[in-house]
Amino acid sequence: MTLRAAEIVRARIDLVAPFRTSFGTETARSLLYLRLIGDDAEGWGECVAMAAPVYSSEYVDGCEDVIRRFLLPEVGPDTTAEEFVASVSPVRGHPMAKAVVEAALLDHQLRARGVSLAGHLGAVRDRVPSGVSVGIHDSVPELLRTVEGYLRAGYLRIKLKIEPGSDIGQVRAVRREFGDALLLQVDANAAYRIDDAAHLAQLDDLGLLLIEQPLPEDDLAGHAALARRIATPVCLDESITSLESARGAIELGACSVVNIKPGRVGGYLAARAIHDLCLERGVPVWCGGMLETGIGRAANLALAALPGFTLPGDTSASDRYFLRDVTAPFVLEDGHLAVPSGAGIGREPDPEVLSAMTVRRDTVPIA
Ligand code: OSB
Ligand code: MG
Repeated sequence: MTLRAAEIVRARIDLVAPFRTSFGTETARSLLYLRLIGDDAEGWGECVAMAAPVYSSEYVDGCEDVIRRFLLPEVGPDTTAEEFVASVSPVRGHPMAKAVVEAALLDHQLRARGVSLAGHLGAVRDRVPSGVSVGIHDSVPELLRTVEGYLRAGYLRIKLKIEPGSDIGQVRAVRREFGDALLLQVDANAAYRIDDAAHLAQLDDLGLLLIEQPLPEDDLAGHAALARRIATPVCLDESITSLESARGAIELGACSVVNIKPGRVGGYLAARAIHDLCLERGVPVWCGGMLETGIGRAANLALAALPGFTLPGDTSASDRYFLRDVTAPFVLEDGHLAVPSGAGIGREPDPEVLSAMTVRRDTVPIA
């Protein structure tokens, strides 16, 4: 199981279409992969941080710096993912940076043992229902066309990004066009304030599954107050950064649904712990996404196969975002994606595709 070196791979991939949220428009992903090289197996992790600190305070170049300075020095030849997580607990914050190293360690140790990540985490399904996150559009007709395309592809749930000025009318138009049976939810990425409660209450008669992160990430009391004033269930994304913040949010009544993103909470082990807490408290969870390529997507599918993931996740097919994914593509079948069953995350980069995407790669010895 001995690790000899780590390779940091920086790459770039274009999105098939611009993706607009309340925090900005993405047209490409700036990627960081960590490849751990062992005697018997490799391990891969993908960083979910964006190029700029606009979703959370992390950004991909900052993650690289934290990984090099503070995280890789904690990895020795025989370090396990569990040991790594414990040893970096003195480092405050930086969950996305920690999650990359943890994921690569898990992948390596599970590949060496021939165990799948899904099996290791406690998966109970071999395929998961897929939802899709739809960016903010300039016009309602364009939005309806985009949603129609995703429904035709088989997606089982639609999530609309919203912001002030592009919300109630757009959501109402989608509900009218596609009917009451459509599983529909919205995501504000913290674009509103508690003073907008009456405005957001206009969503109440649109039959939404949930509203995701309406208020700023540190405003748990605001979310609790909002949850008392609107009928749409409140789901938290950005606010849930740890097991403790998940417990606090649930106890305060700040959310009745949780979006779990491993990168946001410091890794797959913390993600599983939050899942376990939510399952015990009867709080439904779903797996969020951060425009991951195949490496991150493979691991997310393993997580999404746990029993508490009762709502469709943002676990879309590779072609939702990319013309050519870095791994063998994830393809929608009957609205579902198959959970990889191979050892570790069950996917690895295609060397040629990766090299065409690569901007820079560099090896760090492990001693
Ligand atoms: O808030 O869920 C979010 C993408 C980047 C950053 C934040 C979010 C998102 C998405 C898309 O909504 C999720 C995906 O399809 O990967
Ligand atoms: Mg979100």
